[in-house]
Amino acid sequence: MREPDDAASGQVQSPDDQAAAPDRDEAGRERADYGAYSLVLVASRLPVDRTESSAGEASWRPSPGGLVTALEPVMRSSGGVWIGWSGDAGPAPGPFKAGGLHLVGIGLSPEEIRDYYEGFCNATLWPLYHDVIAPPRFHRRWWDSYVAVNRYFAEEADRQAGPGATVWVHDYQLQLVPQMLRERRGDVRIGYFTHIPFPGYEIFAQLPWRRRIVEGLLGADLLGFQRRSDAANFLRACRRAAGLMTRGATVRVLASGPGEGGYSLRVPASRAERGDRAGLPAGMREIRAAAFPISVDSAELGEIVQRAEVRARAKEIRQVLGQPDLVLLGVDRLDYTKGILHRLRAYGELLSEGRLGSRVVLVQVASPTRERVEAYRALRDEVELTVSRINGLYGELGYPPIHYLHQSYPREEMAALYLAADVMLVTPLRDGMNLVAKEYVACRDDEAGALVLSEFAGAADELGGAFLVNPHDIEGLKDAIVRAATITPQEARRRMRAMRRRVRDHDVAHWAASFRDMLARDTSARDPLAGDPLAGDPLAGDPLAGDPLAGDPLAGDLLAGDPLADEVLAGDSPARGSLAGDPQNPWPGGGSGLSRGHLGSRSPSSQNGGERHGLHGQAPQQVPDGPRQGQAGRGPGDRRSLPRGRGPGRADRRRDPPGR
Ligand code: GDG
Repeated sequence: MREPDDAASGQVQSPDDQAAAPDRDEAGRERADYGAYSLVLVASRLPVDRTESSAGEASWRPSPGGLVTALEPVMRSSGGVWIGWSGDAGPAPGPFKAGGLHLVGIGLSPEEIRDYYEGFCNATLWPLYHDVIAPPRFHRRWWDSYVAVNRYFAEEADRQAGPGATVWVHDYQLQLVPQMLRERRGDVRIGYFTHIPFPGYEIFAQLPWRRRIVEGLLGADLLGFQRRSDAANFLRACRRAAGLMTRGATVRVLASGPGEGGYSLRVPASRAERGDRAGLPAGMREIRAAAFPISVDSAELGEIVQRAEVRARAKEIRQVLGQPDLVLLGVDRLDYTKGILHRLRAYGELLSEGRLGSRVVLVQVASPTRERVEAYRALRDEVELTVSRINGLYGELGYPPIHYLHQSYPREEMAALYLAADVMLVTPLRDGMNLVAKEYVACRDDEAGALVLSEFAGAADELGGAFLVNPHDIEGLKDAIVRAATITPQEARRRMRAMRRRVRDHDVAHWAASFRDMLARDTSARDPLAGDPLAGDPLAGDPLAGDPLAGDPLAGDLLAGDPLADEVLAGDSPARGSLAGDPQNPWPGGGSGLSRGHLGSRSPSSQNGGERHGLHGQAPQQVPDGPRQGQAGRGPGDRRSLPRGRGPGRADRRRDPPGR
């Protein structure tokens, strides 16, 4: 057995565990062939990016982005190993330790970065899964690369996983990994979580490899999605693309054992094979799909905003901005899914109509991302043109109505910005969850501030205190911004309090624990929850879930019958012996002039500080040992803080896109 480089902080098998395990497994594999970790996380990217100094010295810096923000605290507290790509072309860095995390790097060639990462992940799946906001491109060469790279990840997961380990695969870049791993390992529990939406079938059906994707995912035991509607969309894809029957939130497939070509999937051919509610016949696997809305580390953010220097910095930001009456804030990766242009358009019109008064400022942080993908370059041009137009039309000397920052900042600076903003604008056209919305809420311990939130973001299901908007409806968006900017402090408090309660009680630790608890559940015995589409859904039984404000206006109801459930699409008839429809299946288909009370008078209520943490005046540092607690996002590419005077200073851009 390979030893991890530092067994102390990883959750490795104890000698007792090892003694108890048989020398060979049912596949005839020797124990020594297994890895050492009982928890293996597989994500497209490592939580750190490799950088090289001019002297050619390599070091690691934290990589921002929603997935890393959410998973880093989870891995830090639970141990285990994180497998991912380092973000650079080159050979695999192999196992190493950074910031207390055990990491194993996957190497990608320049061609694989072009075809797998920039191609199939960013130019096929990303736009397709975000409701084709940009046209997805389908290239067979990209698909081939996707298959090959997914195999590298599956092989590495196999190498690292100890007997009976839990393997947690993340996101759309790795949808084939669950089945590829299952074919090698019958002993591991495999969970998969998708951070982005799972599209409706009419959109998913465009993908030439739709069946392969569904089959790939079904290698997992539990499939987690952000919203119930995403889980429902996936179950529908199982029925339509793969001819499978779903029962509530579950799907059953036959898993042929080793010696028959691995653990490949087969659709049950008869009622006896399939089993009934009472039990799962031998050789059959049951897969569950459910919603697990991801969240943020509320306690950590709460601690950051308690620091005296962060609160002072929030005040200073308002001063730097010229003490406006109203500060609006947007924080996004510069991605076309985030609705930045719609937001700018609404803001420009509000300025022209004078509905926000004359002392209003929008701060838009647009973190660099995927800069080599054409659609992102075009978006950047359009955003920057729009910002210049608005500033040119409505600005004055010393007063730009938009402060546009195409840079990345440390977490402390982000927290200070959240504290300084009266209205947070989160207006994606489609977003799995959107952690920025939750971060804003988690930071507002003064119970002030208002959130304008797109109903197309997963966060809309939970944050009932937000002003929900359809970002395509520019008039509606404008009205919501004006309403958010003019509520009384009492109403702001009432709304913020409800949202803070939600984010505090359902933080990222809660998200990870509910997913892992559900994954650990043995489904081979009769499962009393089978057939319950909400089983495993943390929203079930939640008082907010019944709140009309918290409802998902777009959610497909898992309980709603799907008249097309049994249908296998014409021209999509499955090959014999692989996933095939069964018209005899008896299971029910479908489980299938401004009066702003609190403006101008806001100031951080508490100045009591935790530990001192230099926010500014420090030189950017390299992070030779990866991220430290509370410092995700800091690195040589980060600005230490907003500029002291008006206007941004030197933009210190990332050479490579952040996490996503
Ligand atoms: C995907 C899904 C889902 C951004 N700029 C800076 C910075 N950030 C941090 C934010 C936030 C994260 O990046 C962005 O998270 P989002 O959730 O908004 O978006 P995606 O990156 O698209 O993430 C998304 C998420 O996965 C998790 O499942 O919510 O729907 O698309 O944490 O604060 N952080 C720092 N400096 C920056 O300049 N430090």
